[in-house]
Amino acid sequence: MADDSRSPLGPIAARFAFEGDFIDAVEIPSGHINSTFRASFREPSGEVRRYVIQRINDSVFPDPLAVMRNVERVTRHLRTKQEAGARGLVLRPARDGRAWVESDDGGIWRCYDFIEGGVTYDIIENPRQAWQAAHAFGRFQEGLSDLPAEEIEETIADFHHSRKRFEHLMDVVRRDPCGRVAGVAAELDFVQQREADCSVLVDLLERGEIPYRITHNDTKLNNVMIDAATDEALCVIDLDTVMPGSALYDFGDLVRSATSPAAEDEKDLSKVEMRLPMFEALAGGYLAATASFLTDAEVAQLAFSGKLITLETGIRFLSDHLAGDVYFKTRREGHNLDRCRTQFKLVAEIERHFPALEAIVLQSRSRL
Ligand code: GN1
Ligand code: MG
Repeated sequence: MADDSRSPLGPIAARFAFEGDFIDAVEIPSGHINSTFRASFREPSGEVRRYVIQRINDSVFPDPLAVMRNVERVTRHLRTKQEAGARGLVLRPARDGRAWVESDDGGIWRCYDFIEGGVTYDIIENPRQAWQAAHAFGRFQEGLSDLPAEEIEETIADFHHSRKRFEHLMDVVRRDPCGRVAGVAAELDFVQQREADCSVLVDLLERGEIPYRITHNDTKLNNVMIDAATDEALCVIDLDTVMPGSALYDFGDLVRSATSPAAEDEKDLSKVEMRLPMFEALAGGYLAATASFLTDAEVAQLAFSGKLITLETGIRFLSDHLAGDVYFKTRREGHNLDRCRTQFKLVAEIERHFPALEAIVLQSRSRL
């Protein structure tokens, strides 16, 4: 069996149901929430196989087992629809038959097959990748459209409730637990001027004018694996926030994460911009997969959703900065504030180009 001595991950990895000797594990640092490792094993045949092993962040997800129940249901459901030869997320059960392993300190861990040949991008390289990513998330929504909503649990309450995100920010501002409010006057002013935007989609949902669907809710570009050789989307990952939501949350987060050429934590804000060809590719790929079921009321909000989710994510980074960096992983002082500023710069860029974005949505739809 595995030689566990070389990494603290060895003993955990050994409890999942696959053969092989543990070689090593390297941390994959790209997510802001869970701890993720790529672990290599030498199989009895001599071949090396790799797996992704993750510890679910239980201060972000209060019920990690509910997360795992959702992940099991979603992967099982999508597998029944998978075309021959297509890649999907394969969850490796533990030796005791459960979908997870609990470590001595109470952590919940899970294991997926590593998708060989696939890469993720923090910054998109070309419109082909944008089209593919948006198409993959659209297909993902379509694949879940017949999964009964009551089979999916809400893993984080009010996750994209942007009005509550706004109110939460105002609450942290009032409490100012770290004395940081004085340093963010410009950012707070920016948010306050856009308070009304925060209610638009939640009001439409509450009035029944747009439908609840089972959505991914964390569709940032690096949550889709892309074939390094062909740029084709291979598989959607990070299913922890799959919950009832709006399709617009998913499109909006793609716009947020895949239209600017700058990193999410770029300090030089002049690098943050809305690239219309990327937006056009996103709209084309997404509508190609979803036009058969999206309603007119949803399509009418696609451009706005990009602005809203970018604003909302900026609000979340700003709230976390003011609260003392307790939610998102940070690697430097002011990291969440830097992230907030790129989001707000992109919001301003989206506003500047808004008529063009709306025209692109209409053209993309009429082309189908
Ligand atoms: C987090 O886990 P990760 O890095 O894919 C966050 C998203 C944010 C994103 C911002 C559960 O996503 O909501 O949009 O960071 N996930 C959670 O980069 O809060
Ligand atoms: Mg992720």
